[in-house]
Amino acid sequence: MLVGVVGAPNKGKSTFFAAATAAEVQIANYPFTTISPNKGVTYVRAECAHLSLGIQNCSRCMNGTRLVPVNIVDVAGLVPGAHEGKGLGNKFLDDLRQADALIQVVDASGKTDLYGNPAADQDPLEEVKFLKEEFAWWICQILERKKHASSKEAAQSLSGLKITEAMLANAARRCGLDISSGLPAGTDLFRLAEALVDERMPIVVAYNKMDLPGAEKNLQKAKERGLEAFPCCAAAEFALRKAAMRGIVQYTPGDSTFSIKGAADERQMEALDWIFALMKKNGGTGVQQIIDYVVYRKLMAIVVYPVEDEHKCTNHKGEVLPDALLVPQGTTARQLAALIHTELASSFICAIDVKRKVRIGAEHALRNGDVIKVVAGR
Ligand SMILES: Nc1nc2c(ncn2[C@@H]2O[C@H](COP(=O)(O)OP(=O)(O)OP(=O)(O)O)[C@@H](O)[C@H]2O)c(=O)[nH]1
Ligand SMILES: [Mg+2]
Repeated sequence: MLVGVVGAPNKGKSTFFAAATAAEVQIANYPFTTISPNKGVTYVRAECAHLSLGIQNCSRCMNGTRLVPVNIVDVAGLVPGAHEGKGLGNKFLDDLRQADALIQVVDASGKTDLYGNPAADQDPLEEVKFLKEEFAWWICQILERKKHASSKEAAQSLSGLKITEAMLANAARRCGLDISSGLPAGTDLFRLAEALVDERMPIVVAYNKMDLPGAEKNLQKAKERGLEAFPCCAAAEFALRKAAMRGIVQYTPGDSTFSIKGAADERQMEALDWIFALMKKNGGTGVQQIIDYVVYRKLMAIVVYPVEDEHKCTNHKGEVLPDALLVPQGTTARQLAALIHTELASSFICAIDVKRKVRIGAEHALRNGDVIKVVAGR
């Protein structure tokens, strides 16, 4: 599973990425700080399975909260006209080919324009509109070369973007277009491409820089327009995770607040004070909430725990609940076996649902929080 962090320049994409991964990346108050993509691993929160199993010695969770890994990539800023080569162009969108969902970071305060330069009152809704359009142009450029192709061939030309024939057919249906004898041209092709963006992947908007004046007003406006937008302060999350790593605060990503546990100097206390007030107002910094929302609600993922010993819930090293895996809803026991090891799938006999203490078959669909032992032949 891969989540892409996208948006216009200077909106806080790399700050969001750094907060989510604790990676050291370049962050600066000017456009196009990021040129090559930053790739990393972030986490979603899950209630650790040890709680419902009544096991005491789980070593992998934080007070019952399990952090389950997800890949994340932060790319260069995109500007209007990128498909015509403006800014850094849109070649770097190739880095998003494998993404399953996108988080678009916008400057909620409206103090940077679509090109990342200082602005008085930029409406983030314009950013949301142009980003989707640039993605649609990207798809259009590929489809234009396939004007007379069958829908199967057209879909094949988009397979590198993980776009299927079914997605193309759905998009055409939603636009009321008949593509059985070829693709449309002009505005109809663009409409089709826009619909394909919707089919292909969810885009959730992070209204970042909520600490700045004007942000609240813009967020309210977005909600009134029915946009799926979430308040966020990547800078606060970044500072908090750093403070947690240094032992100054007790904070699990996604908590609605934090507590002070170590010595902090005056400057640090001041920073923690404003973060505390901001979190109180918004119920957290928003970063983790957005990632969880994308993975669980938009990508409909579930968490499963493979184990080798169904009695102790351990692997062969004796580690309790060693792995927590994110898989799509509907994943079967055999598909889980294949994720662990291809040989496990081919020699699959049955699996054991450890929580319910029952055997399950290859085609049994797993549930969120399942602890599974795969039984395989030699
Ligand atoms: N006030 C405030 N500033 C923020 C926040 N998040 C990021 N910033 C600032 O916004 C500026 C741009 O941050 P980056 O993370 O480099 O932005 P980017 O979108 O990756 O920029 P490019 O790589 O140039 O496209 C920096 O000065 C950050 O410190 C936030 O939540 N609040
Ligand atoms: Mg950046």
